[in-house]
Amino acid sequence: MEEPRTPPSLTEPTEAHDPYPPQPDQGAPETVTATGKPTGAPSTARAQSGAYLTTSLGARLRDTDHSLKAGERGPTLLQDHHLREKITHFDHERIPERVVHARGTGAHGVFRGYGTASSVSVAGFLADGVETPVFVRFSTVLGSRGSADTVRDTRGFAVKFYTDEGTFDLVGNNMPVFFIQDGIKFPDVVHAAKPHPDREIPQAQSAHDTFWDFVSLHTEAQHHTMWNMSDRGIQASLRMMEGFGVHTFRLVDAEGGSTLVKFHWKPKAGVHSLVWEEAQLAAGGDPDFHRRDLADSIEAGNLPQWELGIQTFPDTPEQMFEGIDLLDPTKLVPEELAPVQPVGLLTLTANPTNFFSETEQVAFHVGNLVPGIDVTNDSLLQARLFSYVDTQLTRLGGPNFNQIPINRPQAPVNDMLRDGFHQHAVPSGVAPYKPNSLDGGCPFHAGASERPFVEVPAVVQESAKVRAQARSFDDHFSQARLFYRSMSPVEQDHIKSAYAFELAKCYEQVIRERQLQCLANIDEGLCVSVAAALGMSAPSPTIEVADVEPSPALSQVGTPYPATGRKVGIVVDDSTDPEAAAAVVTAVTAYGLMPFVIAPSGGTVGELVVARTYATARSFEFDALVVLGAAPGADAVPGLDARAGQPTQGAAPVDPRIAVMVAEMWRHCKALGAFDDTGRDALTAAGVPESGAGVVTGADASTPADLLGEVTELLTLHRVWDRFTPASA
Ligand code: HDE
Repeated sequence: MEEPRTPPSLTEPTEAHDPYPPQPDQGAPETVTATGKPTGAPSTARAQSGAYLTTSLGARLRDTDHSLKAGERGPTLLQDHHLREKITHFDHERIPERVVHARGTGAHGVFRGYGTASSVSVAGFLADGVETPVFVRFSTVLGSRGSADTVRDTRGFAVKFYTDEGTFDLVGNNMPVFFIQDGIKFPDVVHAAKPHPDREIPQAQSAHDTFWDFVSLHTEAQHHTMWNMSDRGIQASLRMMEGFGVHTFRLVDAEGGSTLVKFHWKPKAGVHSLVWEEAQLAAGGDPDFHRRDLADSIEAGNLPQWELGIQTFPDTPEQMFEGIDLLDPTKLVPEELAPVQPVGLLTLTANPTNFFSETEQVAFHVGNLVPGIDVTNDSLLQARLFSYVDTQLTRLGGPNFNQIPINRPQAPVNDMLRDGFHQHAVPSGVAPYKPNSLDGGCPFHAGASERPFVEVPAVVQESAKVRAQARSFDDHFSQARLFYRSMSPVEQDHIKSAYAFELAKCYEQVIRERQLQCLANIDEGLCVSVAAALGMSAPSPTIEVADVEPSPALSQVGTPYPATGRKVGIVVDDSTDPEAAAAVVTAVTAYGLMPFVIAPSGGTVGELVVARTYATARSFEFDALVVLGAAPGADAVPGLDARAGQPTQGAAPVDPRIAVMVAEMWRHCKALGAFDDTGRDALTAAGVPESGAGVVTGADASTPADLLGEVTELLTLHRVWDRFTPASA
């Protein structure tokens, strides 16, 4: 009898069945909103059907492991269509990545209007209780598609609303201001910030000469750069990130009256950041940190939510508000001057079914507007109106990208666009022109009662053609000062360290000097600290900058938010009582937190599935850590990490990886809990005082509710801020 070629236990299952349906958290194409509207790509867009492997045209195949050869050891035959089709398609699998915002992650969701904007906008999706499917893509700006998530950078926050009246895209960022005032400078700032053209380094970083060369010369970039150097440049989670439309837009009411607005997304989970060391550790330890966190949260049913809010301003001919030019995208309007009014709620409900088809192929465009929303003359916005369609022509290979499932509108479409690469529609009729009689005059122009899109008939002042900017755009420093002076001492320290880090990474002294000059104009104390860290002398201010009222709303520290969905690592060792571990997991879950059991090796602890081993867990993954026991795992290497504290005499040995983890959590000002002597030993080994701020100890892990209650309370403020000793204190 012939010997089997592979051991039976390693063979593929052979029972024929249809393709697996999407995972429950990926149900997007068939998911419906509460009012029964499908979200995301229609289910007819599903690519596979039937149980058997086929060619792209459905001929069943009996073998995809061997090419067709002239004999077992002979040359491959050109006639092998399956081989050629498989390899040719593979050769063309990649498309150009986005020129900016290449690294991103997406999710499906639903937006529900509150109706509070109905007095200023006729947009149907803002009306009370109306539910609209959405697709959201978050991104970093500078890095390539495979770059790390936690780099210091601005984040994109792009939302596609599939409304009944057409698709509306709100293509924003996590910072309310931008580097440039005029879109014509976009290639300059991007060329400066992207890796150096000779060696293509550094990846996804602003800490290099060309970036600082540009921003120190082009000083209108200083305000946005200040945001990047702040904690906003290293957000803790995409779920904990604000979003901003940046530009001033127009809302249009039923009478045709217009109001100027700035859009804001406010996360229900609060606005929180990493600390720099965490960001660096995560970039190596889990480059997918943000996308994993988003997908895991949705899968766990811990659905991220944001309120959409608007700041409103009268649409006067000057378009100024409290001395701020509303057309200048390097300026924000403090919330204390114009409160953000909530107009609807966004909930992310499902992960994409296929990353490429949805997240990669989604095409946003600031010009995708619906009745009730219009643009202003902001010259940054005006250039974007051109760029977003143009870029898809190369990236998605032709003008029919809105026919790709994720880009298809959910409103009826009757355009007269025809042909072109990748045409998927089969339009009927013979008259794709107007006026026509051959198709009975169809499609018809919408009359006023059919809710057409109407541009605001804003008056354009008669003036000479100029390449110039209004004088009101000339102040480049006062709002950078506003931002810095609105920060808490610990946030100011982070900003100082970030400037010191980035400028120390530059090679050219002249660039450092010029940036220090900018900092002197913004805030002398900031300049002195950064100069000291660089070993340079601090220059004096060269211009007089207006003093500003701080805006407390800009600070991320001090406001409590629900701790729901925060991640708690639970460290156990081989001697931990499984029932006690189960009690801790139950208590963590009862407080709405996400438990992760960390054990010396994989498998289970009683009924609990081990989420991380001592080898795979690292501190940056958790918002809080609770230790039940941390005796060394079998694979522990004593002294593995030099940063691990030495066990004090008499204390039980602690696995060096857990000691490092506890020490990092302590350093990063995260809540720590320890049960029994075995948990306390881990604190001791990490040099953490039991009486330290944000350290909670408990005598008995089988009754953990009180301890976890305290940990939850600590998490509402994100970090144990008392543990930081601000340099300025
Ligand atoms: Fe973009 N931007 N941008 N941008 N942008 C792109 O469009 C551009 C700007 C933003 O997840 C590109 O489809 C110009 C401001 C986000 O797919 C491109 C200017 C803001 C995303 C482009 C700006 C943004 C993009 C690259 C100056 C915040 C990712 C791929 C005039 C309000 C969208 C693409 C996604 C993407 C051009 C300035 C946000 C090349 C010319 C200001 C979130 O078209």
